[in-house]
Amino acid sequence: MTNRRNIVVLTGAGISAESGLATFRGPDGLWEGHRVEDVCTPEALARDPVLVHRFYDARRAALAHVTPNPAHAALARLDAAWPGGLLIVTQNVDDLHERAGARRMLHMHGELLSALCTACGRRRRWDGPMGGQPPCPACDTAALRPDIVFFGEMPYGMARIEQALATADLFVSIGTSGAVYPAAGFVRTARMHGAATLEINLEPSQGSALFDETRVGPAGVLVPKWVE
Ligand code: BV8
Repeated sequence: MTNRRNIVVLTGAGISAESGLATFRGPDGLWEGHRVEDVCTPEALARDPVLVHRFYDARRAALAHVTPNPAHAALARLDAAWPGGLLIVTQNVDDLHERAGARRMLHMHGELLSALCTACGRRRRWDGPMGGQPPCPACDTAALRPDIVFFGEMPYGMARIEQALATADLFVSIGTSGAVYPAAGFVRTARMHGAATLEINLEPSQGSALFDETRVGPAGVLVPKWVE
């Protein structure tokens, strides 16, 4: 463990892989033959809402059958014990960080278990399907969409993330391919502000050259070792 005061941790699909949730760009990275870029856009939702809702309904339903793995548990222990600043920024839309006990965290790409009403703008916890166009409990219109940041949409929490990166002494990236922006650019911002940078990933990522150190292996093994 390090004596650095302020830590920012970025996580991606790889931290949930050992819990049984598929990643996006690995060998199993296609869903029903679709790339995530094809089903995760406002245009796709407008063009083929049945397909997009099927994609998210299936992933929302899968959450009931998976549990946090040792990597999620280790980050929750860090969160509970770390006296300095900590922000866990996840690109993931599953709830495994929360279920492991993490508190100082945010979902920059939204959450499967949240519904956004495009008519009244309200968000609410939603753990069932949306494919049948259920009415919004607030405004009774059939205008619910997954509360997910699609490609071309502004990620959540960017001001909070940028503030955390500006004061970070250590930036740790876990289980992400570095394929999607702005998340893939966070390591550059952290370095610019003088943070040390560490990558933990099953294989070198697109951004590995930007990290002071890359540890290659499964998050479930390497993250508990790093936290202890
Ligand atoms: C925006 C939704 C602007 C939820 C997602 C050209 C160049 C550069 C950028 C762009 C460009 N064209 C367009 C852009 C911008 C675009 C983008 O980056 N596109 C990419 C494809 C080039 N970005 C956007 O559109 C973003 N918005 O820019 O807005 C804006 C500005 C002002 C006003 C309005 C708008 C929005 C991006 C968010 C899109 N939503 N998902 C969902 O469905 O899940 S992105 C999607 O990819 C997921 O969220 C996922 O989290 C994310 C990143 O993927 P990873 O998490 O890294 O997963 P991946 O499978 O890729 O990698 C897993 C890694 O884990 C691998 O490296 C693997 O080796 C490793 N691994 C596997 N097992 C393990 C492991 N590691 C450890 N242990 C293991 N066991």
